[in-house]
Amino acid sequence: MSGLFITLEGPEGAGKSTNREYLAARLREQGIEVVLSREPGGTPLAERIRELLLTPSDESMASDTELLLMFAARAQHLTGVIRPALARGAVVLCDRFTDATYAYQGGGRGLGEVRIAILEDFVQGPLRPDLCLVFDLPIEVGLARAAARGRLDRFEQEGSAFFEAVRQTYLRRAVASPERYRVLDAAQPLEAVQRDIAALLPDILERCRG
Ligand code: T5A
Repeated sequence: MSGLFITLEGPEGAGKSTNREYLAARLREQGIEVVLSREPGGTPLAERIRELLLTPSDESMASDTELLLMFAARAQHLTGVIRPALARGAVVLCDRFTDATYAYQGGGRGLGEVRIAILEDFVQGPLRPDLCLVFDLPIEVGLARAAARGRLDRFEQEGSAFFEAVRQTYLRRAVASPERYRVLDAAQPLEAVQRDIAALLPDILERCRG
């Protein structure tokens, strides 16, 4: 077994956390070590950066500050969790990673992809997710799910144009690299989404043995 890096992406309330648990359980049944993590966050220091990023504040955060904080948290997460887990052959299931930066800071905030790509190379070197599961759904469905949980974080307070740009960026990236992305219809009932994930298991297990 070699390590495998799988990320779960999509707009707000798409069901990434819920389905990450499901996929982890299916992989553990096969005797595979699974490490669950999330971004921004994943280590104590990176979780403190997450607080800065998600907590609404009176001082509006500059888009460049937001971008750099995302990558600062990612550098810490890679060093503390992701690289060690991959080195010992675990499957890392990460709730969001750099595709979220392209979608939210690139698509949503309108920052240039070139600058994001430079930071991606600087922080990650050649490391990219082996597989990215994109949970796609109409933004109003996801936002309604997120709102049902209560108080909205700093990103969830954005308007529909922001989230539509986020969604379209994910879909564009998936079309551009079909070998690395799988798009799932996350608007379906949970059981149907999980059937679709189960259908991906043979491919994922093959990649683990890879
Ligand atoms: N961000 C992050 C950036 O801007 N740039 C970056 O580089 C990175 C890494 C993170 C925020 O940071 C931004 C993006 C985000 O705005 P977060 O709290 O982690 O903040 O936000 P999300 O990742 O969007 O987390 P959510 O919890 O909002 O969404 P999930 O994890 O996709 O959804 P989940 O599983 O919690 O489900 C939400 C609700 O829907 C229900 C669940 O039971 C739950 O109640 N649900 C379903 N209901 C019906 N049918 C289904 N199929 C369902 N699936 C789930």
